[in-house]
Amino acid sequence: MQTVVLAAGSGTRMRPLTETQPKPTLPVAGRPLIGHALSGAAAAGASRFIIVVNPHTSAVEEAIGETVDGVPVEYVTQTEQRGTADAVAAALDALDPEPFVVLNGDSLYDEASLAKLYASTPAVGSFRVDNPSSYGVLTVTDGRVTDVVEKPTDPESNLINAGGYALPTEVQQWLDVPESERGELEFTDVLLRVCETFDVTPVSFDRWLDVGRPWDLLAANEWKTPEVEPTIEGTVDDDATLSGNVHVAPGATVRSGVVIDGPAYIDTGATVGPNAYIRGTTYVGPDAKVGHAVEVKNSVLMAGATVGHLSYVGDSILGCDTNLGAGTKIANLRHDGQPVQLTVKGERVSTGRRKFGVVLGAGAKTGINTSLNAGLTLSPGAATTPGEVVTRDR
Ligand code: TTP
Repeated sequence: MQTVVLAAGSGTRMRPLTETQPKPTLPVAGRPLIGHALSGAAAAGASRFIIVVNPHTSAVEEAIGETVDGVPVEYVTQTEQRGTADAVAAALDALDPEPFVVLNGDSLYDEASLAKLYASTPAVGSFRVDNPSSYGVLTVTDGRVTDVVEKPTDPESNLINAGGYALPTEVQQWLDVPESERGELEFTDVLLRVCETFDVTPVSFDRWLDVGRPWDLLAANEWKTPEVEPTIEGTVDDDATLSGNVHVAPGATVRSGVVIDGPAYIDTGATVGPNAYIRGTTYVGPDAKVGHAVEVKNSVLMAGATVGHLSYVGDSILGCDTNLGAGTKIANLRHDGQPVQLTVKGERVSTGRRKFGVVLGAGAKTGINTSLNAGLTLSPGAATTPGEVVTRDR
């Protein structure tokens, strides 16, 4: 079935990472986030992809190209980020007058659940969560979706709209919706009409992840990295010890004395060591460098990130081309044992993680012996001085 994939959002909750690249291109287990949804959809029965992209960047096109697993990909542009209904409407000219699937390009889905969605038109993907008030909550009556309420204060169930729809052809005429209270043209309003007109099946997803905030990127890598075939294609010194699921991509180098407790993904051109220790679920991006006697735990190091010798990086995301001076230490635990908080769109929000470090925007640099407190972000290009103790975002 033809499939529209939404990838034109601004990703404001994912800042500072999305100040320099679109969210669907952030790395998850060695490929762009959106690539996982596309591969899952290709296996589930997508016949062609129409990806809706933002006009300010060609990064999604460059990351995905013209086919995914043999399924052709076209791109259409949403001129302004006016909402999800507007994003689907941007694909109208490219759609054939046939049923279609819509997926969010920033969610992870499991393949079997997507297959159920593709086989059940009209259908909406659903998932049970602990915090339904943050989502669109579904009312299901006699096995059919009868209502969708956006972000209710008093949700009537924990079954939420997971942003995946298999839709009849008629819906292509229903995308022109009025602005919502939040000032957006929301697909929820289209979905309500679909539910009034058709018997819509709530396809229950076994596994699903909305990658909205920085710590969701860690969760995404924790999900997908163990699924990567553990292959050693790069150069690994005889003296290095690799255990668990470790993928070393072509052109990557793991030097003497390195210990990697997988799951880990060491991408093309990256170098690790000598004598470094990598544990937790860790991604070391293309051309990234993990220096001598560095420990990296449960972190994402994006392309070109460099961690100088004698540093510690825990539960953190280092943006592209960041550079940690020697001896940089990242705290990832509060003394009171409470979940670490991070500022998202100006508000302190719990990451839900007892262990969480920092998020560094592209090109941020630390001077030697910098200490970064748990739960802070550095903007793209920000810098610290040698020996600095950083306790606030900058
Ligand atoms: P959201 O998660 O609502 O928005 P976002 O991804 O831009 O993130 P944030 O809220 O942090 O700013 O979007 C859901 C999906 O729809 C996501 O895949 C992005 C996509 N989208 C568009 O393509 N165009 C739009 O105008 C909007 C609002 C979202």
